[in-house]
Amino acid sequence: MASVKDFQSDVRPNWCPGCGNFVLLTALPKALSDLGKEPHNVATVTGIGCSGRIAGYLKTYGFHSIHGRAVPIAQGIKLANRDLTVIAAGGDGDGLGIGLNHLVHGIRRNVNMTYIIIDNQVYGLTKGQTSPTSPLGFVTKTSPKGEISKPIRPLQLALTVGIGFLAKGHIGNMKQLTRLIKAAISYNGFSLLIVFSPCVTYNKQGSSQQHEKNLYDLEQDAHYHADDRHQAIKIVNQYEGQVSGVVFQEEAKSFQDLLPGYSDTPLTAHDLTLRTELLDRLMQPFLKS
Ligand SMILES: Cc1ncc(C[n+]2csc(CCOP(=O)(O)OP(=O)(O)O)c2C)c(N)n1
Ligand code: SF4
Repeated sequence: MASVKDFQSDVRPNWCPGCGNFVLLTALPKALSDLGKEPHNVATVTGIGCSGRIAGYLKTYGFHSIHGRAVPIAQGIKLANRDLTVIAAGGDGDGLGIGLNHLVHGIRRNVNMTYIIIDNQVYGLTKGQTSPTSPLGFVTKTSPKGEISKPIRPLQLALTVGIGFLAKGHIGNMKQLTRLIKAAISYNGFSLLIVFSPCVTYNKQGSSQQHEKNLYDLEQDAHYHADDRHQAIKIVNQYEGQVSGVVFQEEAKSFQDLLPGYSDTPLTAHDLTLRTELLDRLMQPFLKS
């Protein structure tokens, strides 16, 4: 069975000391190892950002793609090779700014994959501009007098768009984070995990300890039923998104379950060589005068 180390590459991360991304770099391999996955059966796709670099630090198939586009690329990989466990990851700027439309359509399409958004409330890689989740009043180089636009609320957004699996983790609780990653990967459909991970260099205002103190742990609430979307929306609103645990989970058919012909021969089993005759045949209808 593959160990945690088997999932970590030899490349040394260039993240700042104390960055929460290091926690994910341990929790994700631990979750994969616990689930009995093998590195050659996992593909990690990331966008651009400090968090996006994780694809290079994991020893799985990896694609450090382009800003905001991890989800559609991951969907394509999963549909082409159903044997892979496919994980997309990236920052709040990546997934809730430039890539927001892909998140919404990813939820709607419900391909069996996991998307991890590492929310540090700031653009880390480009040196500390406000991001879509920066709180009101947040002071950065691009908002010297404090942010005046309202932050995106990813949990509320995902719940109202119709997400099938939604969880919220925090880098301060690695055990829970590992459990949540395992639950997200095991879900049959599009699973979204938001991980709060304040940037120790550019986000001094949303400190980890302060966030952890205010967190409402859904796992400790015996009356919380994660299969009740209305209750999920209510509690997320009540605690302004500062919750941890599985927020919502429902059993539903995934895109693959509903795709006609998908259960037949997998795409990877076909001869996909593009031959001249095939290209000519495909082009024929467009060449008729
Ligand atoms: C199309 C495009 N626009 C802008 C950039 C510049 N850029 C790179 S990373 C980034 C934001 C990173 O923030 P986030 O996604 O929150 O990740 P973090 O670095 O905080 O982990 C931006 C704007 C880019 N690479 N490509
Ligand atoms: S700038 Fe922030 S997010 Fe990027 S590596 Fe440093 S601490 Fe992490």
